[in-house]
Amino acid sequence: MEELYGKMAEGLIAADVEGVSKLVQEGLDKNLSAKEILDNGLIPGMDIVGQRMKSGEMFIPEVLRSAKVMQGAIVLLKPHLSEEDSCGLGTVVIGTVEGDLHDIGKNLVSMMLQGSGFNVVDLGTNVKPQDFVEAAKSNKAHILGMSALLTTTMPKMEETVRALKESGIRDQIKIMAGGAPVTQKFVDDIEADGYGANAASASEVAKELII
Ligand code: B1M
Repeated sequence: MEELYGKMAEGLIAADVEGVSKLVQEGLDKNLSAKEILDNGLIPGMDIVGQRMKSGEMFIPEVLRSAKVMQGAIVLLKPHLSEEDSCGLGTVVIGTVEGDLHDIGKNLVSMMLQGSGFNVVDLGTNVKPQDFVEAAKSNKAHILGMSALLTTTMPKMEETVRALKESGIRDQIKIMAGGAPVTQKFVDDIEADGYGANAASASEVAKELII
């Protein structure tokens, strides 16, 4: 099986949509579980993509193509992921804050979280603090994730933390924030719980937050 998993990872890095779909189907036909395929083939591939992005060996358009292949593979695997596998780690409500329309990084983070076993409720972009609160409540979220790419929209993160406090659910949820202008210091200052510098570290931080 190692060879099949290796090919899946290579196909993901090369953004080979058809190749990866075929390999995932081959794995399912060989009775591999969706979780095994994710854990041993696709996620290690996505980890390499994340590392190459960090070191400047891969650029955003290539990363997005790989992310799209990952998303396609997840669609194929979704019917085979048991309730326990896909939601095992908990629910994350995620969105880009009010006034901000950047969603490429947030979508990558969503996919990585999904790939890691979280149930992800993606609210999209331009999400008002109150809408984050309502979605966190109605989905009984374990983690609330906010993304911001503009220095002008970062204050919306603090407003959202305040809205969560005012709603009385702050103590029941972990708050994560990220995006190019966001720093660990900013996250500490607004009294959020976790900072993700990139999609790969975001899923690591999310796992740490719920342990
Ligand atoms: Co805009 N934009 N943009 N933009 N844009 C930036 C952010 C900017 C830095 C460009 C620049 O001037 N150098 C600048 C912001 C300056 C600032 O505030 N300091 C800027 C500006 C000014 C603007 C407009 C105001 C331009 C204008 O209209 N005059 C406007 C604002 C619109 C709005 O939002 N209201 C605008 C518009 C746009 C487009 C629509 C054209 C497009 C967005 C398309 C889309 O997202 N669908 C766009 C783009 C593409 C960019 C740049 C070029 C690329 C952003 C991106 O996708 N990066 C950006 C310059 C740059 O960053 N180099 C820029 C790739 C992505 C994978 O990285 O989003 O950082 P990133 O996500 C990473 C991490 O940050 C982290 O993980 C991700 C994956 O590794 N992460 C999280 C993100 N969210 C996280 C959440 C987490 C954890 C980690 O936990 C929950």
